[in-house]
Amino acid sequence: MKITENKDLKFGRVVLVGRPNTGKSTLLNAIMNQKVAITSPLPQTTRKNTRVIYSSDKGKIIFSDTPGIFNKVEDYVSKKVNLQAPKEILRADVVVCLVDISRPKGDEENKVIGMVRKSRAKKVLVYNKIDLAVGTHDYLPQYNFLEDEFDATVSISALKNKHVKQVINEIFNLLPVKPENEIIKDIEVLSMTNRPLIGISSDEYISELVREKAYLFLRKELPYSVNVEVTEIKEKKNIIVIKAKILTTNERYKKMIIGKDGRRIKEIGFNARKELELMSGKKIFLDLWVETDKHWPERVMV
Ligand SMILES: Nc1nc2c(ncn2[C@@H]2O[C@H](COP(=O)(O)OP(=O)(O)OP(=O)(O)O)[C@@H](O)[C@H]2O)c(=O)[nH]1
Ligand SMILES: [Mg+2]
Repeated sequence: MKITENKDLKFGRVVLVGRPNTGKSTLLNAIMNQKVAITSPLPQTTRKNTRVIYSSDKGKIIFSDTPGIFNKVEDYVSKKVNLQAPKEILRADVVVCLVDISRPKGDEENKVIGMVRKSRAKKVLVYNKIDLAVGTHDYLPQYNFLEDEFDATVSISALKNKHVKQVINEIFNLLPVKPENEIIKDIEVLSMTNRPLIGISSDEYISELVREKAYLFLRKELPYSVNVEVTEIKEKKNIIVIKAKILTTNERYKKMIIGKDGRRIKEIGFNARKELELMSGKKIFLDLWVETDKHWPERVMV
């Protein structure tokens, strides 16, 4: 990709942070106008930092979606997940901090704010889910005091795509004018490597999509124990054959994922297949099975 020499263009790194479930991935999808990150009502939907490039006539931004920050973490996966966001905050030019105004402020917000406070980046506070909570049904008074610490505040609905453009405008206003060579290099590398990440040929994207559908049908305690691995993608003339396994740490969970007469795994597979077919415009054969593997967290979450 050729980066133009136009000196009015702005370049930078922007990180989305917040506690789990505030809508960071939903906002990234709205910004990008396509699904680049999976979303779900369960915490820890995002497990690793996901970087994508946003381009407009104003410039280019490397957006980084981070996993939600937990206050107390005990299990191995959550501990690893909690280390992801701070790494990205360190490198960011602008930190976008999301809060969910439909829920009261919790200790997790304090932890997030503590991290954001340490950063020298410019800061945007985003009140999300205004479609759920306006006027008497919101917890805005619990968050308002934060505004003094931020360079800009925007109220949005990421899900309904309300005022998302305003977030982008505020980010561009706050980004430094001068492009840094290092960022341009990162953008070039990312633009070469991340295209498959959001395409049908990507193991990673398919695994994430199946994990999203699994979360749709699972209970709260399960996400921490589940991972998806694609073992085969074969593109034939009229059909793409995909084999993937859902790994879980416990026999009991395995039974829950399979469900009575295999109903749950079928539902997961059906929903994942439908979305993959929509994306690819091709017929998909998706072969899913469930395996117990106590050690996937140590392999995957390094
Ligand atoms: N009503 C409403 N729901 C939203 C909005 N934004 C996100 N959601 C929902 O909130 C839930 C969590 O959204 P995610 O985007 O997965 O949240 P996240 O912050 O990325 O969560 P983690 O990856 O677990 O940290 C999903 O069910 C979304 O559909 C919004 O503006 N309004
Ligand atoms: Mg997320």
